Amino acid sequence: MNLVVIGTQWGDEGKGKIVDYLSEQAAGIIRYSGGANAGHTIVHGDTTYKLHLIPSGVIYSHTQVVLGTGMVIDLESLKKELATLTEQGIEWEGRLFISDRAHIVLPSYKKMDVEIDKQRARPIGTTGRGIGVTYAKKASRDGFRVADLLSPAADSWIKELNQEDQSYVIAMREFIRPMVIDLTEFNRDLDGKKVLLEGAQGALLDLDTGTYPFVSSGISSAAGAAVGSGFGPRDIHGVLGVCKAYSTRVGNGPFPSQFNTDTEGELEKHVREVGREYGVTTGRVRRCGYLDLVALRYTCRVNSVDQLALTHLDVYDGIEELQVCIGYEIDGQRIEHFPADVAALEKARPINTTLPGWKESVAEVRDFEKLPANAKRYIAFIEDFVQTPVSIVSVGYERKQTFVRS
Ligand code: 2SA
Ligand code: GDP
Ligand code: MG
Repeated sequence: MNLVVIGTQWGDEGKGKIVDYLSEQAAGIIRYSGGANAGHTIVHGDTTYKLHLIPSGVIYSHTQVVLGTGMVIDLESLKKELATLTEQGIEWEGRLFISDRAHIVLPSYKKMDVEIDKQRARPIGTTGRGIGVTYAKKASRDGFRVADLLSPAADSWIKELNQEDQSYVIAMREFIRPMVIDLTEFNRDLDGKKVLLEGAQGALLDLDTGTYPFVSSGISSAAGAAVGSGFGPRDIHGVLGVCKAYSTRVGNGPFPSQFNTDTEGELEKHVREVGREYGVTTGRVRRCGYLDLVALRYTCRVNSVDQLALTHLDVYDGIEELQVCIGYEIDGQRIEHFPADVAALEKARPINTTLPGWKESVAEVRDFEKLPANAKRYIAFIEDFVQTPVSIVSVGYERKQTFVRS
């Protein structure tokens, strides 16, 4: 049983937390997209793990985890992340693997990423981790893969690199060698076991179906798992979409339901502080807004999401009235679909509906039926609008603050 887990918004929905939770029952976790731009947070007791490249299933000691084919890997960042895990008492040796078909991020690509974004008339607000440049090199067939680094013929391309890139790949080669695998062969051993295919960023940051050009460059949609995890499309058995009770976006680009700081400043501050809405990789402040159901319905459809995990419900505790976006007004026209045209999305004025909030704290709730009536009503409204059931609810950042709806 291979389950894809994706973010259904602009990333940071709590994928790391949900993948960690589901990993208790999983044999393997394969990250299939993105690179060290991602920041996946897992809180377990007093320890906070911040993962960038490593699959969120690594915290449980029984799992095998893989950095998949669809990833772009900054090897130095990987080395640091592994050292941090070791310091945190996580034993990863012998159960952490790297696909030989994954691409490598070179130091010069990170510099180019920063420079290119600075020169754009409208910067994307990239994380500066070399993601776009590495995927562009891959698409133009000028990239370097893990397999190329380990090949006996590696010297021929390494000597064409600048001094810094050369020293970097040579220094990293022996470090990664024991972890490198052929993922298609590896997956045969996982056959019949429970495997999680972990996405990065979110569906609206996907290169093809996101808010282009304000997107990342990996395939963060569910379809990316069919290439980036080494499994083919027929071997994907379900898609779980992780969704926040509200919306956030970090970096530039359209965000129709973003809070208006002048009139909704207090709510914005509450959500940002209680939800800890700061970039895990860059520390940037995340933009916050109401839940956009038009966008969510779109991402559920294009990603074949069959169940949702609703996170951050606790952040809305004590708010008297909650709004959700159910349409857009663009040039005086009411629109109920998610437009491709970014200029149209930028002009879009959200059409919101108001739902009653709940006073009680949901933090200790572990049974769907025990949620406050208005929290259940909020969830029912989402399910009805997007025609997708909410099967997991998260009511805090701790591992134990999660439950499956029975
Ligand atoms: P890039 O660096 O080329 O992938 O940037 C392109 C856009 O994608 C956004 N992006 C992200 N959005 C949300 N979360 C991400 N991970 C970090 C986190 C972000 C951080 O978990 O907080 O720390 O700032 C992530 N990675 C990329 C990015 O903001 C650009 O809009
Ligand atoms: P990811 O990129 O999707 O894995 O998400 P991030 O780790 O970037 O951001 C999610 C943040 O919300 C992290 O600080 C998590 O610890 C936290 N978080 C996850 N689920 C919940 C939840 O249900 N409630 C609260 N309050 N925080 C949560
Ligand atoms: Mg994140």
